[in-house]
Amino acid sequence: MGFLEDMQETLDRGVSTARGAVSGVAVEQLGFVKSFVRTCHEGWLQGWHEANGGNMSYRMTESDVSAARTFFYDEPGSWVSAGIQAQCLAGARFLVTRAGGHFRTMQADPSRGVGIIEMDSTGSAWRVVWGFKDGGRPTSEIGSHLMAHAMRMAATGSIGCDHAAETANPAASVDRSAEVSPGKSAAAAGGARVIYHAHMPNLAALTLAGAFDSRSLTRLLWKTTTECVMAVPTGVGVVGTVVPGSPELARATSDLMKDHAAVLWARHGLIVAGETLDEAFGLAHSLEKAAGIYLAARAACGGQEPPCLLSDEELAAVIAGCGIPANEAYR
Ligand code: 2HA
Ligand code: ZN
Repeated sequence: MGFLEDMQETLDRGVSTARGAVSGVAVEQLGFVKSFVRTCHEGWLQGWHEANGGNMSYRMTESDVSAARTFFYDEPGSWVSAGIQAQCLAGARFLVTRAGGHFRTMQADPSRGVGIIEMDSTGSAWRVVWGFKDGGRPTSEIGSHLMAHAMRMAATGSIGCDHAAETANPAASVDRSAEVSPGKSAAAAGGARVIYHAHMPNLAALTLAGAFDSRSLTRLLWKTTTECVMAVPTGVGVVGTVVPGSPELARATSDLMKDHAAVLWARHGLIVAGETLDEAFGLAHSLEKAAGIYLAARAACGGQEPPCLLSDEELAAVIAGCGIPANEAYR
């Protein structure tokens, strides 16, 4: 895009964006945006984001919103059904990766690769208020992200967040009379802020090599190293093969996120929740590394089960000795 077209788009989007462009203190320069984009790039460097693979969302704090608000478009996008009604998301703003965007090139043009959406006052629809330059929209997995945010806010934090999923197409209009819980608004809530989805080769390979459920996968990964259960004490929920971007995938993920910070989408990738970018990335990294260690050990054993995985007793001793709040279901 040439300079004149660029300026025209800036003007089209409104004077507040132009103010940002002139002052140079653009949203892209804010700390939370830089950290978000850097984390996406780190995922690319790990080899987890071929083409448009993977997506991330971050629920902004009040101070993030204050810093960025000046640059929000004077004319936000249209409201789009979120496929969920979650009062705890009411008024929340999320920094989100772009549908079809490539993590590989995001750093070069952040206002294209990411955008900010805001939820309406009932937590059932969103609209774009910044970014996604040239008419982009949030990731195709936005339904899974929003439902996961709502579930992890309820599971980890201080708030009640009942929510109802749409049973049909999440793009269809929502009957807002059906359900709204009186939970606190997102602005007041703590808990998980980051949802991160990536395509990890070792975890994906593992789901080709055997049929795992949440318990068998969790215990296998926990038994690869003494550190894995510390890094991921909730264990990993497993979803079978489900159509990417579908409401079914969003619902299955959200159900498992009730008591798991990580959910593996078999033959696809991993989705994790963290309070911070580092926590989410660390969860993903730990699980992928454990899967890689297991596969390498198995290959070294001629394709047989490695004989020296942690035993049941050794795993129990690590959990007890380190006081790890490991998921009771998998002890
Ligand atoms: O963003 O990873 O699951 C593309 C995907 C869909
Ligand atoms: Zn994916």
